[in-house]
Amino acid sequence: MSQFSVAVVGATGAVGREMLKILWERKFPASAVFAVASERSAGSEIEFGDQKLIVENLENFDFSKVDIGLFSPGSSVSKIYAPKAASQGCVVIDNTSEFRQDPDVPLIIPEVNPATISEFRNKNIISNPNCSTIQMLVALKPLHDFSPINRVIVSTYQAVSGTGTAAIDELSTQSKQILNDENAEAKVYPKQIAFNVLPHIDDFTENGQTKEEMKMHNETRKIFADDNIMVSATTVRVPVVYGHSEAVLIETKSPISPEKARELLSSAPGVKLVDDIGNLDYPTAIDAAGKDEVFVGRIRKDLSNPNGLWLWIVSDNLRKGAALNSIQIAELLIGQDSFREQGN
Ligand code: NAP
Ligand code: 3JN
Repeated sequence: MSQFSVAVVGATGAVGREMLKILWERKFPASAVFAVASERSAGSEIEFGDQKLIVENLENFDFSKVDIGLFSPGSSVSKIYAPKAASQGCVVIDNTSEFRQDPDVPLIIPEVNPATISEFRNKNIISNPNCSTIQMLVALKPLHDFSPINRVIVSTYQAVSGTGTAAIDELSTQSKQILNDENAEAKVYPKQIAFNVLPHIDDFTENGQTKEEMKMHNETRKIFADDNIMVSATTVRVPVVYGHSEAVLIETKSPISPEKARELLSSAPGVKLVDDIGNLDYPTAIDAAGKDEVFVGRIRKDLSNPNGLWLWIVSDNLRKGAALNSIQIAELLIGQDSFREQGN
């Protein structure tokens, strides 16, 4: 079997560490793995399975020796270094929002639109969608195929790990401070996150939506290749460490009964149905943390609309929402003749 050289850019971050873990777990056919980050952590050691990698500085890293770059260093850094790596022959799978709306860059969820991988040579860059979009569309795809979805109304309940390692530390520190009757200091978020709920993820835009809400709207349209689908999101940060949850209301062209939805979802790729209210069984963030699947439960009719259906969708935001989805894209990529034939 062919082997490929892989660089993880942003390797010391919450997403990058998960990427290293998953590359190892899935035995990705890697001839070499490079850990790359900023000059702040260059020279430090990071674990890769039973090995230790020395972190290298992105500023002077040579991408001509790399086949696949798994990028998560933030959008302003990807903006500069992803095209640079791509011009050196490395195919970049970028986890940031920087290229997601570029018409020449495929935006891929392997269970949903795998065929768009054929466009990877346009720029040698592939985008990984936002975590909230990924888990929602993995669950909605089989329903959309059965009866097209016209409209989605979603409220998210997003874990702090979506903001990175500093936010995980902030939730832990504030929780201890409050339980010790001390003042909780907010640094990463504008308000206290411990024992609180913040209706605010990423910056606000001119239309009153946050960027995270606009990502769910725009990315759904691109991935479903449907510019008519309406997505209205409220994205909310909750004091959970791992696992995003979503309450999703869909309106379909013709009605889908809860029974039919359960039948479709029970055999859908990447989905695990957990919907047994008789036994108080429904998915939670704690159940999803560390797992690969998108969990779906609480499927029920919308009482306000005969074509409406409610779902509760939960997944590990750092795995399927980021690192795992990127590595599944890499697995699709290495299956492409046009990737292997051009010297990769
Ligand atoms: P994080 O824990 O704060 O880690 C940031 C990583 O980026 C660290 O490895 C950091 O390296 C590196 N970095 C920062 N500035 C850099 C620079 N100038 N040059 C090279 N490396 C640099 O954040 P995270 O949670 O891993 O998220 C990182 C990015 O991934 C986010 O900004 C976002 O764009 C993307 N992301 C996507 C999703 C998704 O929904 N698919 C989810 C979460 C995150 P040092 O250790 O050297 O500082
Ligand atoms: O907040 C979350 O739960 C997910 C965060 C994603 C994120 C965080 C900072 C910058 C992104 C993203 O992937 O959309 C970005 C970004 O690249 O814009």
